[in-house]
Amino acid sequence: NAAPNRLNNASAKSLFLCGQEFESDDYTNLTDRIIEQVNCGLHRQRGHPLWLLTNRIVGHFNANYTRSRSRPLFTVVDNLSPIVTPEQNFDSLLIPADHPSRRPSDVYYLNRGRLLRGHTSAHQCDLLRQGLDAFLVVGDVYRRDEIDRSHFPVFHQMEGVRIYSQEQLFAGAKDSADSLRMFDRSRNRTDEQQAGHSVETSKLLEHELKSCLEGLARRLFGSSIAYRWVPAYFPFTHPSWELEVRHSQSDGGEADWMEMLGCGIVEQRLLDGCGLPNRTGWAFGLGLERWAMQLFSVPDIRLFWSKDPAFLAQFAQPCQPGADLWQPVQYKPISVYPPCPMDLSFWLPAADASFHSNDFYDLVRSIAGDLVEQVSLIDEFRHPKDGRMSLCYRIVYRSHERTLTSEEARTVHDQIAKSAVTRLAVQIR
Ligand code: FA5
Ligand code: MG
Repeated sequence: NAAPNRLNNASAKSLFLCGQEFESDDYTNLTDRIIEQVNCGLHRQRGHPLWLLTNRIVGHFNANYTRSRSRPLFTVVDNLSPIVTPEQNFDSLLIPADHPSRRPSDVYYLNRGRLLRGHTSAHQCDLLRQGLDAFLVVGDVYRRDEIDRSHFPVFHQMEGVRIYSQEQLFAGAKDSADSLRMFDRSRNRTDEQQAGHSVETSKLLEHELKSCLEGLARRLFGSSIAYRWVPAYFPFTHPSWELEVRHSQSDGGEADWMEMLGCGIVEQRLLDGCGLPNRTGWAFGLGLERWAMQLFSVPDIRLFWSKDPAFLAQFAQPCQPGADLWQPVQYKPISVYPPCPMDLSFWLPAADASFHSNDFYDLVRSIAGDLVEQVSLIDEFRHPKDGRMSLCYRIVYRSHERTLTSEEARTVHDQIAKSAVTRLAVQIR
């Protein structure tokens, strides 16, 4: 269906997305800018750096994980609709009813019954129920999040899931395979393992998961890549980790660690719920933009949205049919334009609990679009007498296509101030 995505009008009762009409309600919080980007699917556009990265990752998995007669082990799914139910995005993943990630301040709802997936994990249970035992899901995901060089409200993830039967898990342990058991009901949950998993299961799954991801990182970034595992928490895996890699900023700043993915051992309760009580497995979700930034030395996540032929041309060569996907590509900045920082201070409405910083970020984003590079809270202050709260945000404007004049930035900044007053009921200081 070719009908464009749109909000019907300012007081929209319904919205059109991916050729379908959705009634709006008190949860509806999609902005026009996000609606324009729904189903963008940069990973499916041959020639785009995310296409190149996706194809390298899939190529690596297909070369290293096979079934009999060298058929790929992992099924690749890259065309699922980003419109999902709260059941898919949250409940099926054991995310508690009061979890902050469900709040309209954190995700984009079409209405109470539909939202834009906040992660590719939303498809885990459906695919497991369909009988897949090893799969990669690639897709665009949507989050109301902070604004900086490595966060964008629309980005792309790749999910990987692999589950094992007892025979498959211990297939490598030749002599002792028969005596090893996947489950040991006497074992309790600890920081290191789930209740009911045998010691061998916990150790093997962790090893398989980490070596899979370390292998991927080395194949993509080279064997000298510096990385570290950081313990993490997800409701749908235990134990869980994040992988960080050393990231040297292109502006000569200090080396930094960048979070590249989350992963862990799939909660047994989730597998039970999918009708798979005698399987165990692991899952990961990686941020494709983060990997592409590291791999191609792209300094800012907004560049992936650039339609500038000078940007895309830098990735064209290895994307040609028949070309070597792995030939090195290093992004060379087309040019660097100066940043233009401006501060905005305001008093919050008397009931300041109704103010969410993500509402402000969305407002900034919907007015300034890609001209906004970063928004940071630089000061907070409560009036000693009347108890009102005052916030000061620094907004950095910068274009990747031209030098912004300070008048231009000022005009945008003034619009933001004005609409913060009308839409968020704040009072400019
Ligand atoms: C998740 O989304 C989990 N679903 C990952 C997972 C899957 C865990 C399976 C366990 C098992 P997280 O919110 O940390 O986790 O996001 C995963 C990755 O997406 C991050 O490590 C980062 O690389 C990337 N990412 C997160 N937020 C953004 C953003 N706003 N912009 C760009 N990339 C982001
Ligand atoms: Mg994380």
